[in-house]
Amino acid sequence: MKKNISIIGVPMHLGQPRPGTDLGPDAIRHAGVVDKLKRLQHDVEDLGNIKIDSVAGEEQREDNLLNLQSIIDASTILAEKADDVVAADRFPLLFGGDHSMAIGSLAGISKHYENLGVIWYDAHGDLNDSATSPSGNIHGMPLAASLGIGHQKLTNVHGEQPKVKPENLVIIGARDLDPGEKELIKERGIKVYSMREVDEFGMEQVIQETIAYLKDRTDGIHLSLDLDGLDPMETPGVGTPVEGGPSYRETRHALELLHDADVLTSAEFVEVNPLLDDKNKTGIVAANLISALFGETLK
Ligand code: NNH
Ligand code: MN
Ligand code: MN
Ligand code: MN
Repeated sequence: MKKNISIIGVPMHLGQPRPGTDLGPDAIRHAGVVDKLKRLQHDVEDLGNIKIDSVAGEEQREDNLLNLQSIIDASTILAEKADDVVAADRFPLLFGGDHSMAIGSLAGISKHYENLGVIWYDAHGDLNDSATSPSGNIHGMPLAASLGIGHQKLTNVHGEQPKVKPENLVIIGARDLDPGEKELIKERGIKVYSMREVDEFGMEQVIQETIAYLKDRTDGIHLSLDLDGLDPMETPGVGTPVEGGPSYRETRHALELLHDADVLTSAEFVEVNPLLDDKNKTGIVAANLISALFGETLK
């Protein structure tokens, strides 16, 4: 199926303390992703990078939240942009940028769906709020914020309603959940395929079950793929690597299956940090995964 794809670069770095994720979107572009998508016959427009500003002098924490106001400002701009892309009947494809950007992308995209499904491919749950966060880094909170949990400024971006319902969410690849996140998962009945389950069932079954689970209950599905979801042996350019993750091949297969099922309506690839990378390995993996998601087969 040919898609009309609009790329939005999100050079977000404010959600965590390590410099370099602001260079992530261009690292993915330099891996040739736009040409690859065009060769697959899609209609592709690259809207460039949104501008991320720091509120003057903001380095301080507000309620254990690093760069809160700057992130709200950037998220609001991103939400508008993503909203406009969906309104124009195009497929939003976002390049990050740290994962706090998902607050804005989900806020904008979810405007158009009654029941937006979300596949969160990540070593982490990103389900913290200021009370449960061990770091105060907002990139560990976007999923909670999208469920309506956390600081009001974070939950109210682009509308006060929760952006995602807990039953419309599937987390895949988790292997570093914080205690408060585990409690929330239990309390809300969130579906999680941790690495334990990925190892036990295999990626093929995990993805087929995820598709079957989300297909009936949702009217659109967003993929949020954190590159630290993969094993850091192949994707070293991430700020919080966790060993014991799925390989590039397993992840690629997951995205091929998602392509074949043709269920996704938006996607983002986040946490690429070229300053921590080795010869843009992580940017190249991101570009290859994106190609797989849009129909490239290796043969
Ligand atoms: N759970 C930790 C925190 O909240 C780490 C989050 N880091 C991520 N999430 N990269 O994907 O600070
Ligand atoms: Mn709008
Ligand atoms: Mn994440
Ligand atoms: Mn992560």
